[in-house]
Amino acid sequence: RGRVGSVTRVTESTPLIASPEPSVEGFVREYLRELNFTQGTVLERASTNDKYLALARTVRHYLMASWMRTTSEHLRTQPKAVAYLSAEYLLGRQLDNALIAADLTDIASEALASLGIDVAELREAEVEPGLGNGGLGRLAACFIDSLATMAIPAIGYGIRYEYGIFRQKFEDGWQVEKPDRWLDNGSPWEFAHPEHEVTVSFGGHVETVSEGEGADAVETSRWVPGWEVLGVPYNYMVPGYRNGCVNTLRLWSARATHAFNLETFNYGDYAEAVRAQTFAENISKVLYPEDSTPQGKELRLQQQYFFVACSLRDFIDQLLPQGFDLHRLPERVCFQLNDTHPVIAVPELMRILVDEEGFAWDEAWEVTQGCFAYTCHTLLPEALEVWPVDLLGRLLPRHLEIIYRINDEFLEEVREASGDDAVLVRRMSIIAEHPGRAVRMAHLATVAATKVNGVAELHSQLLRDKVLADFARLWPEKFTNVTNGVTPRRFVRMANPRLSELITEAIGDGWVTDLDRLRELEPLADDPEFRRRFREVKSANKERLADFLARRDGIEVPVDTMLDVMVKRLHEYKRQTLQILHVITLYDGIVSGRLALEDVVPRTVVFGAKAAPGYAMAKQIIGLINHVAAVVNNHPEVSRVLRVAFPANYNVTVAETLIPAADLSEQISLAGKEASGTGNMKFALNGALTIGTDDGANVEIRQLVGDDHFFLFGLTEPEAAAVAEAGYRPATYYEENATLRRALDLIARGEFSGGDRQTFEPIVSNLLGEDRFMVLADYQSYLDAQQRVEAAYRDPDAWSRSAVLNVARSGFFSSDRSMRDYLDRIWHAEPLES
Ligand code: 6GP
Repeated sequence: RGRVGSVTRVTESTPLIASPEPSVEGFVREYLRELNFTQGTVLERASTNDKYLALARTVRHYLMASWMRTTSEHLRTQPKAVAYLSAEYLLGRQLDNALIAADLTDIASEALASLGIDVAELREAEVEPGLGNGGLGRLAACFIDSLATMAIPAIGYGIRYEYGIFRQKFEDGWQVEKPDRWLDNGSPWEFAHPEHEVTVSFGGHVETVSEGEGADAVETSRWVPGWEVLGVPYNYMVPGYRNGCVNTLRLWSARATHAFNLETFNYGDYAEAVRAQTFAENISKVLYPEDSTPQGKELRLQQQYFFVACSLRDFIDQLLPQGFDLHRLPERVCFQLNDTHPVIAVPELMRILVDEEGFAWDEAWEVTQGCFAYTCHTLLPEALEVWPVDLLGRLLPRHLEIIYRINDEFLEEVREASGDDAVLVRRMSIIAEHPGRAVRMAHLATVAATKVNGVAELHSQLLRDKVLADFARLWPEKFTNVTNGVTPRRFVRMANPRLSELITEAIGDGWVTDLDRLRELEPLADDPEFRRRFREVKSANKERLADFLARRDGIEVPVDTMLDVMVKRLHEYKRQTLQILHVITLYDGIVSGRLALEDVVPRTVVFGAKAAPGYAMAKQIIGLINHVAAVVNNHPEVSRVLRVAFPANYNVTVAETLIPAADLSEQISLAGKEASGTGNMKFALNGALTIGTDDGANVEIRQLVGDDHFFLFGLTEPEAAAVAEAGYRPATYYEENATLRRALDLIARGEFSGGDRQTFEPIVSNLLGEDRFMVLADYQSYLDAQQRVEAAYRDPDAWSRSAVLNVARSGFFSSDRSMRDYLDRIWHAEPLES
């Protein structure tokens, strides 16, 4: 039954080949062996890609023994493990991270230099695996890094998309999407294991079978699937930072079953039969590019079920000893559900236990409830996934039946607890009735999970008070918070080598794995010499950025201006519009003569953002930013103090160059809409000051760094809720604020669209008519905050003091701390002893 191969029992005497000892000569030898024997080429003829692939494989050698040892230790000691289920992992480039984890950066540079090769050039040959949309996917990547660095037994499960997040281009300033062919040049970081393929079933129908006779007869359900696909695992190393632990990320790729009904086809139509086989392989073809606004496509549900079915099967068959008593599963694993995307794992585990393992329903439910925990990453109602029952029933008929039964028993509990409150029952039901019958995945997750968490204090509170309030009243102890974090390895140590050196020189290198130690920098904020060196680091990082953007995009970025950065997905709630309105207001002030050039602090505004391809308003906003940029940058006066840069295809690689150079971090969502944000943490850790609303993790950043070192503006969440309640009328702000009116009129009159009034009409009428995210309400407050920013920036000593304090006080935002919180509050797993 589905068991493909079996695990070789590992004992302490299992033979393992040791990794090579790190030395320059040894590295040269390993490298040439890879280039000649694996890549099959000689140095003189090797392309950059050949050289990159050989380097990646060489670095692998140095981590390989640790990987094998970690894997065997898990199998041998059978500790409680964390299985992170996530449809997205936004990994970023692997080479540098692996070099740093293995402490090989210097050896590799020296070794390759002796062969006349520049490692920096090879780094740029790596195409980053963009297997995620934004915050949620990048968070998963940070978490697995921290788990490995803390030596926690953990495995990441996900999908190996053949095409990751689309590549963004601009044509006349408008976004165009191109496929991300990240696998084209070879993928040296993955290990395919077709021998461990898993069969996943879909469709068909459910049969009721009677077992036993007469009064003893019991009816049981049996799923008779209609079609199958295979899941082939690809393993990726997840190296801990210099601790000998290398965990695994296992991504699944769909493959057609070998016997895809070839017989049913007329052999004369052999070609058609083969074509039909490949249909199944579409499942892992492409990442859906909607961030926070799922489209409810059937293929997406197929992806979700595909990867969780593979992952559960894999965990049970490959990671547990044969014959393991599944009643004890909660002792061995916590399946962490990264938002609702993997929630179909709940009925899948029930199906395995009841239909395949012969558990009684209640027993199975107890085990299931002990194994899952759920993280919610949103507050937007439209981001809460629902699947029409028709679709779900067609694709997974047995799972739908199981969901119905879970719901029946759950609603019974609600009725009992509420004295038959019918309205409450309808609100809480896992099945929505309107507009059509659909499964509410967040409800299913909440009912099944041991713990439900939000991703920042405010977010968790709003989940309890609003989004999931009925559930929080029923089960208050189920709800908890774990504030997000980011890995200091990638986002400080690797992305900002200059700052890392400065910090290490001051306080030693312990901060890389114990970020609270950054506190020791606090006194240095008052040391003029330290601040001077800190400013030197910033400006060197600006030079690096300018060089990068010149080469990559042909964009010219001045290096001696305030670098004001807003990078994140394009979404109305994040309010890129607010920032472009500020740019327009500055432009208007200068061209109208109301603002003298010498009164403006020179600044370069950088945007980076992808819009979901079907999100028309988001694409409009991208068009507007690019059109404003063209006018501003070409204006002889304005461009002396104001530039706008919008490099296309913002991704992890761009972030790594941009964030260390930033002075000002824009975190300006409408309060109550951004669950947490994680870019905000990366900026603070790299010494940018934040201009932001009281939203998501901004709240905690401000509390930690202090009011004096954070530019707060805008409505609070309760205020915004009150405004909405009272009936928000954006036009009032337009009528009453002349500066705002001029800015909007400029757009409306076609100032940025060659006189054409139609081009950006949808944006203007949306802002004046609905303005769901209260851009106009917060405009003046934002402008005032920007004035405070200018005043502060005019005093470089005070500014860099604040910047140093931002670094010193942001240690809390390490994803290592997030992992500790998950371990204490949710997972209760322990590090593996080495
Ligand atoms: C994002 C949230 O929007 C962001 O605020 C948060 O920092 C990030 O998750 C990590 O927790 N949510 C998503 O990307 C998403 O798709 C359903 O939510």
